[in-house]
Amino acid sequence: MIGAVCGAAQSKLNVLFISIDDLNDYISPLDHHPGLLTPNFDRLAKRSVNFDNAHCAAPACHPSRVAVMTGVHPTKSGIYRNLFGAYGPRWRHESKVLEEAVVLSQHFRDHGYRAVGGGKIFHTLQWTPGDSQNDANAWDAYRGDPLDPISADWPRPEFTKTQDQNVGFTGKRPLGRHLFGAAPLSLNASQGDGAVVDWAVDQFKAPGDQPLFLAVGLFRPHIPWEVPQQWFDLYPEAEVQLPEHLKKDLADARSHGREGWHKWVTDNKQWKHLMRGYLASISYVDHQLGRLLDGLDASPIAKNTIIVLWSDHGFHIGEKENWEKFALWDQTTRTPLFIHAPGVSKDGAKTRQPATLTDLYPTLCDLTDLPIPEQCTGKSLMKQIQNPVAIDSRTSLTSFAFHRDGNEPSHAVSDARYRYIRYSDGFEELYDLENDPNEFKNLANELDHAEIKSKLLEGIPKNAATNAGIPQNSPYHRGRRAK
Ligand SMILES: [Ca+2]
Repeated sequence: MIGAVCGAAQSKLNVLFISIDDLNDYISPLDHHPGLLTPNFDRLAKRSVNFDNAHCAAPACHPSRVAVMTGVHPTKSGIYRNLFGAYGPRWRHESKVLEEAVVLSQHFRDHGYRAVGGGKIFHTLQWTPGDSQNDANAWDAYRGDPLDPISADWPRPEFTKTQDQNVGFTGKRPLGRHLFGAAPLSLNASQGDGAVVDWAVDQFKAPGDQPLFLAVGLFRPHIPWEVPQQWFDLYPEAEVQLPEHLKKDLADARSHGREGWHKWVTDNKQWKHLMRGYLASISYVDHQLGRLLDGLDASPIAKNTIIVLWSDHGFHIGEKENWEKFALWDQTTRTPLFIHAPGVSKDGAKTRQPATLTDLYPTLCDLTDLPIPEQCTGKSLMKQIQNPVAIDSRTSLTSFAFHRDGNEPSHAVSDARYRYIRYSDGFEELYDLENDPNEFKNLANELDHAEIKSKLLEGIPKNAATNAGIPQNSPYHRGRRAK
């Protein structure tokens, strides 16, 4: 065991486990989109190891989160996509492999921790109350209703028919009744992600006799990009910069099938406006992260708490004519990942070590001297936390089942420099991220890269599970909401 602190009521390290929804690499410690202000991510980066090449296991909320919380990669479980209409841990029946899986919080509880959670850890949405894949039995306590953990914190958005993008979120939108838009929103102190942070800070204050495993799930910058006016004021629309992008970027890449969404954005001249909303939402969540760190720093457990922060996947704001996620490029799958371990991590350093978020479960076990359950498919990142320049031979693996491909998954693999994507129909893409960080030039057919390609191909399992469907007979299945 490491990091015992004299005078503490207990000698085990506490764990602060922070999940952020749909946060990409625009933040200042990673690629730093021009003008974006994220001082609290910088603050966290200074006190942790910054994994510069970390990737989700699947580029969608539900499969990514199940993979993190069980440590089981989709290529084993078959859970590659969002699956709606659940009330409870239906993922245990979506995948036979996961039926008896021990959730990360459960594992800590089983080893003497008090495991508590709040906000979005497993999949749920602001506008789908009662559609949640949380496992209430995996926690000692959960904030609010564990099967409706966030919708009550946000004012119900107005569905309007207007086309004024500053007013409401439906009308002639590309997403039907999904809430795609950007506008200021009034929030009082008991609303939004701030409410979850307030609750988390209270948990730090009276840690009790047991070590604490505290999971805090923040929902922004997930759509809708509605946050208070002060965050929009940081980004006057005229000064907002679009992401670097190339016309006809998809000419040498496989289409994601979602170009219609981007066409709607450009036809309606909404690109800058929506980028502004995303930047404002990131600054809002940066502020909430700052409040969380302030609360920790003022608490009795400030010095003996591991901090892990991750996002469930990356995000596109029009790069490759894509919005949101659901693809396999670096922009889609690369996630922020910061790990601070008192007395262990080389804080302030950055590493290009490829990591998959399924590595988190064994890493946290390693850092707290807990056994690693057999179900885990990832590998501990302890070595890179101690020595960030130590790059081992592992590659990251992100897998996804595109709807057009039926149940056959596609995969993407990164080493410290290159990224290789192999779609289920055999189409290949290879990018040199050192020379081409935007993945503009597909090198897959260039003969001098054949060796790199075949090396990365080894990172794709030969017997990957096919895509799992919705088990209609699961007790946690409730079907699509009527609304
Ligand atoms: Ca997400």
